[in-house]
Amino acid sequence: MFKKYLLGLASITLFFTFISTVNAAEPNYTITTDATYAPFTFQDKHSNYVGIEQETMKAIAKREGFTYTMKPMSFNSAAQLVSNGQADGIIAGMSITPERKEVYDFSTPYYKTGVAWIVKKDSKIKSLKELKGQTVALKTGTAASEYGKSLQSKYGFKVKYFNDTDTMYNDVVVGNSVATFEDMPVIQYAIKNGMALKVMNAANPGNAGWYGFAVEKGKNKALLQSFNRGFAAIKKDGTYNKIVTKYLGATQSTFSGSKKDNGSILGILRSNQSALLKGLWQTIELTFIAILLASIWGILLGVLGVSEYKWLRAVSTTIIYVFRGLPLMVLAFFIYIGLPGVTGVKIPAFTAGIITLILNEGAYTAAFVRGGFEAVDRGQMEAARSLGLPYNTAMRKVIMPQGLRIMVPSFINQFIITLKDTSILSAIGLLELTQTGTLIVARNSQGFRVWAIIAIIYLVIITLLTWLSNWIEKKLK
Ligand code: ASN
Repeated sequence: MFKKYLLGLASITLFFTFISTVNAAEPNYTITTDATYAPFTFQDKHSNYVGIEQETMKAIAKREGFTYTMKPMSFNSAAQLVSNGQADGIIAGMSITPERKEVYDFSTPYYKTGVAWIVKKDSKIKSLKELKGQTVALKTGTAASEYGKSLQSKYGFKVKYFNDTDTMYNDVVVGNSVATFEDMPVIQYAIKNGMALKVMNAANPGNAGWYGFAVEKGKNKALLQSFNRGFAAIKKDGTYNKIVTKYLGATQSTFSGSKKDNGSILGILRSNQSALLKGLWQTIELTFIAILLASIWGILLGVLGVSEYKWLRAVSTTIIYVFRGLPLMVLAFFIYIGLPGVTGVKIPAFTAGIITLILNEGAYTAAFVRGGFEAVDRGQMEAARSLGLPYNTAMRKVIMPQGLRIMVPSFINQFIITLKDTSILSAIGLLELTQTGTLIVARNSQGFRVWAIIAIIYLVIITLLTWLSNWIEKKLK
């Protein structure tokens, strides 16, 4: 029964993995972006990517006859994916700086920018000097954060890092940080849309410069040329100006429907229904595939861990030690961003996420599987052996059935942890529930309500998962 069940699940998993790999292998460009960066890139109410950059890209691709898949993630990850060849290009309000020119080739500049320093709307702070000893919020890996950091020793403030602009703004709005640094066009747009912050150096932005589309240095020349050619054309025929005017001339809520959201949780649910469902599905897919494969891997490792051969036990212990010791996010970054830089083989984010979960959750599973077998009374093995059963048969027929029963609660526990751990994979740009929440908050600034909704969805699926696990437990008995 158990074997048949496992086989069935294994084929479902292979099918899903196959589908995700096929999807990922489409012959078009992969472009990364930062979808918390209105008016340049953000999501509309149908969870499509919109904004000046998105429409510009679309217009250029149409003219130039190429297709692309847009991958939203934190700016920092988005930039790294391009610099190590995992993605082909980045369009993410990216400032053209001399340091970046060492790593990327930039397109024709398309939008003027500069760094603003920003405080809460009703703040009494008047000069940078008053930031002494206070905390300033910065966004990891951005030009604005570099600028902020360059002022740190002179003005003596502490810094704190965030992965997306909206969370960073909110830290200042709620008073955890007293100031932040962000690009002038981005903060001005946010203020226009009701963000309770003010810019202190509007007339005098720091490090004035331009945004550019970027590819890895020396690579993807054709894509860069297409971008430049297409951009020149849409600038000439007025399309680009129309796009800019369209976004600057309207409030963000015109595109994102956030006005409607303001009223209630139900309003937010209604206007973000499709995004939430997509995120939920991705979380469920990740969870089930990971649970299945990590359980198989974990049982295998656990069995090795009680093998009669010392070296097999050593292999199992080492693997458990390494992968239980690594934080999940570090492992995810290593597999998704680190490895491809060395091997040159691109790994789709979904596959990287699944591998991460298998290695991490599998190590925990192996540890309790090994413990479960070890917990079976020693006398059982001795009795079985003295009755003449070989080690393997004694293990299979006597120890394992009893051990597996001991492990059932640990399995259920691990399934729930796996489900929760999928949220960490938002860091590599997987659009699961947590990342979906971040993008929704970025467009409607309803942090409390959106995160309450996401939390409730997690609780509901955890409850369902627990029921399902209990049901399977009964069937297996
Ligand atoms: N403006 C940022 C930079 O150039 C990018 C971003 O935050 N999306 O570093």
